[in-house]
Amino acid sequence: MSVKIHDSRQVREFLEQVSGLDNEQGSPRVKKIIHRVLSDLFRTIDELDITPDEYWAAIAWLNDLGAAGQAGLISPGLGLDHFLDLRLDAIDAQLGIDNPTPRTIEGPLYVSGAPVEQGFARLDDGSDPDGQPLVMHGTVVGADGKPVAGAQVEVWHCDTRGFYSHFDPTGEQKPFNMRRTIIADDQGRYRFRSIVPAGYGVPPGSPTEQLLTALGRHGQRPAHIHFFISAPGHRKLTTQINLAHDPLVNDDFAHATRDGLICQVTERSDQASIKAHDMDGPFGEIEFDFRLTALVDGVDNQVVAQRRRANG
Ligand code: MBD
Ligand code: FE
Repeated sequence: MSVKIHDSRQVREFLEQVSGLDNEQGSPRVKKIIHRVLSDLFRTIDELDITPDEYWAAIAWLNDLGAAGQAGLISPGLGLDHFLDLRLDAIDAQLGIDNPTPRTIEGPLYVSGAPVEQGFARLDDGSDPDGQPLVMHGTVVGADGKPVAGAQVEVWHCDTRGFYSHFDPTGEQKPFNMRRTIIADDQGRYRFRSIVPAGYGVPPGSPTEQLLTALGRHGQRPAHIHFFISAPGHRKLTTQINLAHDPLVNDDFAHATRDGLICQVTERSDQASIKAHDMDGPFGEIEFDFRLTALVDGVDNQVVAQRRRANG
């Protein structure tokens, strides 16, 4: 049996009532959004003949998702984070703004308050026995094409098991392991030593994985390193680099890989390189410059006000 009641007057009035459009209190914006989303959902139930069992399975899944703190994890999995980036790109295109270093999604695992270091930082605490030493360095370049002295480089990445500090299911990592804020030197240069991260996978058996599996998809990300780059007079850049050697570099469940953000890790084992970077043996090297864009009419038109993150 298939019935279609969405377009009836009764349902139309019911939607206005549950969305609060028939009262004067509350927030007009919230009412408008809820009315649209609910209308679309009612219509979906109607058109696809969603059964009560299907509906209640979805509600149980939402409860599991929330209990696991994974709303911010399924969001990139369903492409919403990337869609928001595409919209920011389109707004920039309309304003004639070019982003020489592309933005890409923040993801759910940033933690504020990382230790601040000048020019150089070591990110890892040396406790990951499988860690291949890594040196990444480069320059923060301003909208005028000149290096930005004192630019702020916030960096975070996971370990060789794909676990981030503060979200490590084994509890093994110390707070802020592989998380730092580096203040670029007077020539706009930043440099850090760490270990080459592995890819990330959504928690096995989690609500996020369950939905991805039902879509015939995996929940893996290629190896990547996250950044926020900020400097006076410039828009804050949220981005990541993706490591070229990872077989999933173009098969990211979070859709964050972009042209211009794929980096090779160059193996260095010669003494000159080892000495130049103050290393004690062979290491991988990444060189990458971040190019910032100017404020628009004196303001950052795209700054994302501190989102409420999974850690509260
Ligand atoms: C991550 O490490 C990440 O960067 C994103 C976007 C989603 C899940 C885990
Ligand atoms: Fe990540």
